[in-house]
Amino acid sequence: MKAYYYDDVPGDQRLAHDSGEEVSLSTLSHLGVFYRSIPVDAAGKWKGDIDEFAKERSYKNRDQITVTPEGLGPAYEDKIRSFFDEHLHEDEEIRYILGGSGFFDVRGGAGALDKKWVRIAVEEGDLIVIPAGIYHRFTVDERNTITALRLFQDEPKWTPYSRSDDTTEERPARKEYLDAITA
Ligand code: KMT
Ligand code: NI
Repeated sequence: MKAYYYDDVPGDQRLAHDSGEEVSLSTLSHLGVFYRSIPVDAAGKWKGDIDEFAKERSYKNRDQITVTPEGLGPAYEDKIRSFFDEHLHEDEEIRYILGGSGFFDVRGGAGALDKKWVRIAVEEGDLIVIPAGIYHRFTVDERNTITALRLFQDEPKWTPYSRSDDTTEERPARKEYLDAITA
């Protein structure tokens, strides 16, 4: 995992867009983003670690997703674009990367942290929790492949609320998020 400010230069979303300005773990934590590394080992110790983590945080369900042109067929480019639309959820977005790599971009904290995108480059062994109510988007990188475990508290609540819809700011999760990070 490496986090940095997005450069906002026009171009393919899959490019690194690295401004060169790094973002620390403490800034991520200030935004409410949780990060932990659990190496994907051949012996499968990671499975027990993930089970334990899920138990600690009461994540009851999970599934696995692979994002590749082969897996998604002709819909691939559209799907990739839709993941990249700025949105929030009413629940946490929990991802453990089993293979491949990609970028989670987050913003929506107070002040400057709502103006600048923080790009979080994730790869195998990265566990990331994006809090409910933060604005974010996802893209694969130039390798065009990522496999991730998706964990959920209860039933998967997938609904993305797009920031282009001007009622998003009024959602309960948004208000709770802002209260939590400014408390
Ligand atoms: C999401 O919610 O954007 C995704 O699940 C993307 C693939 S998970 C790395
Ligand atoms: Ni999302």
